[in-house]
Amino acid sequence: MAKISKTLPVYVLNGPNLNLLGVREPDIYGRTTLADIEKMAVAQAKKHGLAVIFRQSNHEGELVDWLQEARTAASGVILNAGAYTHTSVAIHDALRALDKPIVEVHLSNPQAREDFRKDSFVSLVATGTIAGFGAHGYVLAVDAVAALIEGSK
Ligand code: CA2
Repeated sequence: MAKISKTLPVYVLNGPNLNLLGVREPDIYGRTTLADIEKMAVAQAKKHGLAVIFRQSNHEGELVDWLQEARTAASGVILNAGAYTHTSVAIHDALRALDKPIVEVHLSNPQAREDFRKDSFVSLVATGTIAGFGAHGYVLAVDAVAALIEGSK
């Protein structure tokens, strides 16, 4: 991996339906909203001297556009691709083109759920995956991406 500038922000990208966090299905996904998670990620990143760009989209192509943007504009990517995790070759290909640390994050543990959640097109190209720790997983993901950026120097 090439040297990575810490002056570039970490992109934290979120896929479909994650805008509903804290509003629906609290038994599976908890009561923390995506806005709460953004605050947690920004605060944790600040401890590492990193800035965060935090976004959510319900559209596969928009996520692909942001991953392409991250090739030059980000120091690393944290991605919860939501259901696209299990379906999107386009997101997989965009991640393959990204020579930066990639941390896959999931609120739930997809391995402990339905069979169709057990395959991940993201895991195949991610540096690592954090799953099953709820909103705190994003804090762990920030620590992981910071360590990877630091280690690339
Ligand atoms: O556990 C995760 O973070 C997931 O990425 C969440 C996705 C799911 O398809 C993945 O298998 C695992 C679903 C996100 C939907 O979020 C909602 C939040 C509240 C209410 C309804 C959906």
